[in-house]
Amino acid sequence: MKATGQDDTGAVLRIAGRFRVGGRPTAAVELRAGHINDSYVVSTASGSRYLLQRINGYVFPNPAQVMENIVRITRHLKRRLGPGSGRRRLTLVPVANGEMWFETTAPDRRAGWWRMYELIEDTTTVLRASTPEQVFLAAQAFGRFETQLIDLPPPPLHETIPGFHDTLNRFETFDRALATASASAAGNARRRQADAEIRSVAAHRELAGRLSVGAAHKLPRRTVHNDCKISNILFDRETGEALCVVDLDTTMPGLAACDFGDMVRSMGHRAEEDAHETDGARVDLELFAALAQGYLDGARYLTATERRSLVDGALELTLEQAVRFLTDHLDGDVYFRVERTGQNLDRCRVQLALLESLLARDTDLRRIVGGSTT
Ligand code: GN1
Ligand code: MG
Repeated sequence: MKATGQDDTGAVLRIAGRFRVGGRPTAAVELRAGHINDSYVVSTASGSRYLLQRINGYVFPNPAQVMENIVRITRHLKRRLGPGSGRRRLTLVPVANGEMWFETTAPDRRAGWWRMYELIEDTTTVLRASTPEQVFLAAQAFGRFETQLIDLPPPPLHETIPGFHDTLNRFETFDRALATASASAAGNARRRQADAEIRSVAAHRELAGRLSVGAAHKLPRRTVHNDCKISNILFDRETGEALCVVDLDTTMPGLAACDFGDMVRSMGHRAEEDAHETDGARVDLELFAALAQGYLDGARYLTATERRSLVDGALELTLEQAVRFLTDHLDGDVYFRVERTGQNLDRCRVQLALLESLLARDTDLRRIVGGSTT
């Protein structure tokens, strides 16, 4: 955590004060966690703490829909998990007027859509997988999360980012980024830096077309999390238990195979997402097996067809994420937050190295997940 930089603390505290917090907001510390939204931990005079977030309007074109989804999801989980479940689910804090978010149009960096959650105390997050036990628990928690949303009353949630896991479409966006980059000196420099990755992604393009996992397996659409990385789980600081699934911005209709794929790309290996060296970026079969076991235990609703699609989901999502990072590198890092130049390219390399290893161990992966090898 670091002290607020982009927004001055006073402005953030004033925004926090518009929510129904216990006590006067006295401190705000920026949390450089996700790549998308701005997040602050806000403390009040009475000792309560909250997570205040500004939704990234570039990434989410319709923040109202994001928030409508989250209101429905959090209410449903509260009903479903029952009394005493406060640390196992997110709780939104309303604004003074009873709404769950508000928009400021201040002509500075504070402009945007703001929301607040109660902070779940005594938890930790991790950026990379360490033990099979930890991975089992995280995957089980994501599986349970999907199971809990199976009976979310209709209508389906809004698609907050249309075509989010449409890998073929992600390739088309990549083509456009490549063409645009070629038209400027700065773009050409980024393109040259990424020469090997551009060729690698192109070499795997056929894979996206072949898998296109939903169509290939005729899969049912479920309510899924869509961003199942290990850092989106809060672990209990004392017990290590996977307490709560966070980051509900992309929870919407989608495929279980995509959630599984995101888990494999983020916790089926031991590399950090943006590691400069790709040595650790290869599938670790012990972690993968723990992940598959945990997820299958949490997501018992899966049909045999869905189960058979999981490894294809892992291949497709790893490739898709490589393409997304590479596209953003070519675009000049406008989507995923970076702390250094070349970070998106490093992130892409990690995904590509992992993809090679997944392809090399394909038979093992299918044996571990079970169901079928075809
Ligand atoms: C983004 O919100 P955050 O930082 O956890 C991204 C995911 C990517 C992930 C890669 C809305 O997630 O799709 O998989 O980065 N979220 C969005 O780490 O694009
Ligand atoms: Mg996210």
